[in-house]
Amino acid sequence: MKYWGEPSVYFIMGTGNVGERDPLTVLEEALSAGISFFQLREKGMGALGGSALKKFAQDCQRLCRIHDVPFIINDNVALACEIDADGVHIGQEDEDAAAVRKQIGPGKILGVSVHSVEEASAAVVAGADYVGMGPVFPTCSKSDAKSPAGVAGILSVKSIYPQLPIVGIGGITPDNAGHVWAAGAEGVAVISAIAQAEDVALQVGLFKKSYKKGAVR
Ligand code: TZP
Ligand code: MG
Repeated sequence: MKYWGEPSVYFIMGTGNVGERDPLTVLEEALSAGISFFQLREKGMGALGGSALKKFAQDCQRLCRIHDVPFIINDNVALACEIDADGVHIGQEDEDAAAVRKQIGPGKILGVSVHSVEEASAAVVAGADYVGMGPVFPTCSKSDAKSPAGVAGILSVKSIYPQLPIVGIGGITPDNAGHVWAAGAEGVAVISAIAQAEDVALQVGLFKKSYKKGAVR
């Protein structure tokens, strides 16, 4: 499994993000079209819990394994450890990143959401493998999202930590992804533009193409 070999389309999804569609079908289509990461982010009204969440997570994990794509779980460190997920993604309000690194061990992927150089520094010290920065653009997919910050944060963190992989997140579409690539991000993290796409495979393809169009590195 290689993580950052090429510009990454990092798909994030929970059962609440796909409308009437079957989430596993959406995931299968996105994997077949070439996403580089998948994060299970199960939130909001009607979110699965307990054994139903565990089963859904394992179904997602099985699909990711077939496609050799890292399977990351948002927030739920205990579930990630229980089912041996490839990694965990946490925010600033979640468990302390160094404590999470300790729980998951050195071989797993740890992603941390950050909004400043200071938070990025702390994430690096805690052992983060990558940081997520956003929202870059306005988003409806996170109820407590901060105000859109554009790519300024990505630029400043990149200038200090050029080797640290950054994924931009928030309102990213194939049309605006070029700004995120041009700021130096290794990946675009996307919920709605893929989860709600009429043609998931086509949309993933457009995201991949957006790199070649938008990257001015
Ligand atoms: N964190 C910052 S913005 C966001 C998260 C989880 C939501 C991104 O979703 P979308 O639909 O790609 O804007
Ligand atoms: Mg969180």
